[in-house]
Amino acid sequence: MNAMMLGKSMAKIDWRLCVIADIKAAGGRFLPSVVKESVEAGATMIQFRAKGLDTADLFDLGGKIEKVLRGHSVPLIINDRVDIALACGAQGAHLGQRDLPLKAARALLGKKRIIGISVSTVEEARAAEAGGADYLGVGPVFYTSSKEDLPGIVGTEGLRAIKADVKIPVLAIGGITVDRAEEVASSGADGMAVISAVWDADDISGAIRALLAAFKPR
Ligand code: TZP
Ligand code: MG
Repeated sequence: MNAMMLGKSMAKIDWRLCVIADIKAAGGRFLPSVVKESVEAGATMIQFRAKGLDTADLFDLGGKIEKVLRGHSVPLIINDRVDIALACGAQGAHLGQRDLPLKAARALLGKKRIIGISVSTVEEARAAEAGGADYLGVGPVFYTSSKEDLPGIVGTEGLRAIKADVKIPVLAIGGITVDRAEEVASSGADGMAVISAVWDADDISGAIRALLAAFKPR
């Protein structure tokens, strides 16, 4: 368990920059090493995302990432898999519209862990908030090739509409680059979640600092 422990205090979570440790984007690089570099550069959340990895490997790699995050107040969120989140001692899980339903996930994860839900419409956002989600991943805000089966583009207008409709934190996702980060921040997002802006960067730490510069600390 990292320094964050459980007993999430939503007021204490810094939502500004979730770096997604994505196995495909890593292209053979060791995820825990890049996670270490990311938090040292200022990433405020880490999501572990590894489509296609078998359960044993997910548990193994998730545990290694969790170990790297010990001593940092940076929550680890596991994409898709509530069981892996629990087994690795992560702080929460991130779920899509076709993953384990929120009510069932909450029953397993309890009140102290964080649950994020992917949404792309106001209706989905309202349902997730009413169902007790802790934050929303809103996207894709821009086109991205990092996700298969991409829902329709939400745009910054859609992001604004969702932000205006809910009280829980909103993380923008999808095609966010250093150049677009200010536009995303000024659309009201509490933070952003990124894959390629970090993994495709020549200078990962520099990219993280530049992304963070668009958001004022809360
Ligand atoms: N969900 C919506 S868009 C997306 C996910 C996982 C991919 C984000 O990757 P990138 O490279 O930051 O666009
Ligand atoms: Mg999912």
